[in-house]
Amino acid sequence: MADDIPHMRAALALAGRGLGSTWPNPSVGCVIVRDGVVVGRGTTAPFGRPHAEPQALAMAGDLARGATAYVTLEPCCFHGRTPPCTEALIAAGIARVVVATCDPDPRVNGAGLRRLREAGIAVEQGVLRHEAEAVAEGLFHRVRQGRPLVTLKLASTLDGRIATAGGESQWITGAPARRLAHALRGRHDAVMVGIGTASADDPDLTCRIPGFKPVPMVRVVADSHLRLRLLSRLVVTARDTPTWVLTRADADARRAAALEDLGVALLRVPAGGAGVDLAAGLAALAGRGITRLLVEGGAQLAAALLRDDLVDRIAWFHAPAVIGADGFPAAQAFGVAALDAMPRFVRERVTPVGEDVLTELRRRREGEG
Ligand code: AOF
Ligand code: ZN
Repeated sequence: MADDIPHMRAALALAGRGLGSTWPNPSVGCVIVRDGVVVGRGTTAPFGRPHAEPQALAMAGDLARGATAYVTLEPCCFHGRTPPCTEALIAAGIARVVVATCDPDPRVNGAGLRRLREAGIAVEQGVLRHEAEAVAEGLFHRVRQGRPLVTLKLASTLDGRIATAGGESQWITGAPARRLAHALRGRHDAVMVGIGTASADDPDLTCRIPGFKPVPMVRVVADSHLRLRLLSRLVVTARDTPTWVLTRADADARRAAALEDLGVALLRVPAGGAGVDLAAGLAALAGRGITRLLVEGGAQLAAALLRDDLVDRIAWFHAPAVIGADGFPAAQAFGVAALDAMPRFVRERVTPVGEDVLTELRRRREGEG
């Protein structure tokens, strides 16, 4: 119908607001329209429940009868942590449901749409599917690939340097870029760094923009030998803001116990390369429900993820400056011997940010030019 696209766009905007705050669930948006008037709106709540639909239905009240519901993801049809949304839509007397994309969760996966049709509701699917898949990308990764969507964020000079030889790195990019990078954290479930960065910068890795991320940021450190200092910010704040450490199964038991006593969660995975097996590490994060992971370096971790072909998206801030080969590279060597072995990405967006430029890229799909 003529208004399907604008209403679905509104539902997608609602869904976009919840990114980073609904894991292990996707962020879903729902708009209920009766006679051309929006009578209900909902977004998946922080921590993933309630779902979007019951909130929109509650707002619509009796006006839901005979109305159309626009939902960015196929409504769920099983009793999980919340009752099925299909039943709520049916009980409210919704006449038509427009869905952007299917829920790949094996407990749904088309069964939600079938249930609605069986109940006599007109169902349409695929409206703004592409946009909805982008919003639900973290869920698709977690369910289909058993790992989160991985975005690598880097900030460097034009020649890809992130620090001087002496280690000076604050600040290469300007304040607007740093603010935007902070907002990027807010749209992710977890932020990960390598132990080199955790030791050098003693970062907080939080998102302190008020109201932007209502659920705590999960901070992840790849630290195969448990070198993370017990007095680091990540450890001393672990009881309020989760800190998870990806480490090897044979990590020192005393260090492990000391970190665990301070509230740090250890995820033990096999060794891999110079550190941990990152594919197994990402699978462990997905197993705990993480759908969207932002990796903020350093150079060793960036190289290892690129080498293992585990980077789905890149957000790269470039400052209009050059350090030269004295400087520290954004990615360490990872064995690219020929150009056709080099990971290539596709540019999605280029945005000037103050004096800097943000380039957003995604992994090149199989067979893509
Ligand atoms: C919806 N609307 O807003 C969201 C959905 O364990 P539960 O009860 O939270 O249900 C998890 C399922 O709900 C899983 O299939 C997930 O993809 C989906 N998320 N579904 O109808 C929503 N967030
Ligand atoms: Zn639901």
